[in-house]
Amino acid sequence: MNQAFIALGTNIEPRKEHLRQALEILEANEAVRIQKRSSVYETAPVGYQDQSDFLNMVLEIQTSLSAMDLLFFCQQIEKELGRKRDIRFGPRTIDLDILTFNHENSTVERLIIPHPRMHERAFVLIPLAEIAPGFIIPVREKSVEAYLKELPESDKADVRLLETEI
Ligand code: PH2
Ligand code: MG
Ligand code: MG
Repeated sequence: MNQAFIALGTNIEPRKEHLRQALEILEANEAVRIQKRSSVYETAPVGYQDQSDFLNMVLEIQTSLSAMDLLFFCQQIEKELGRKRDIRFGPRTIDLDILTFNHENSTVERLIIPHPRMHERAFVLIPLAEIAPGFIIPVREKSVEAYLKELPESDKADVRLLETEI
């Protein structure tokens, strides 16, 4: 069994419905078990700013899939929920990003593990700290909590708890 953290994001309505549907498809796959899920946060867009606020959450899963097969599965969910890829960092019905896979450090084609920007994004670190504060981010060898402490207060203020259950 492999352990992975996955970040979910959506900023096209119906946002909650997109999260729910993604969770449903993940749960229907026998090769994936959701171990923990964070609350849902409403977050200001990072990067490309001229777009609506996101809902973000993070999951811990156990899976028998390889990292590459997990990526394909995530992309399949994105497709099923009608994601169109046009603007980089732009609006999306659903985005599933693999944050970590076991304690691996690897780059295979377009999949970089751990996710190269996870440690600097409040919309990832805040939900991740809720379910795995002591988790040591591979390669960086520092905990989620430690990275969260280093983030500017203004970044953290852009991430607001919306719902504890989805
Ligand atoms: N995803 C991005 C770019 N910017 N901003 C927020 N708040 N949440 C996201 O999930 C997000 C983003 C690229 O995937
Ligand atoms: Mg992303
Ligand atoms: Mg993505």
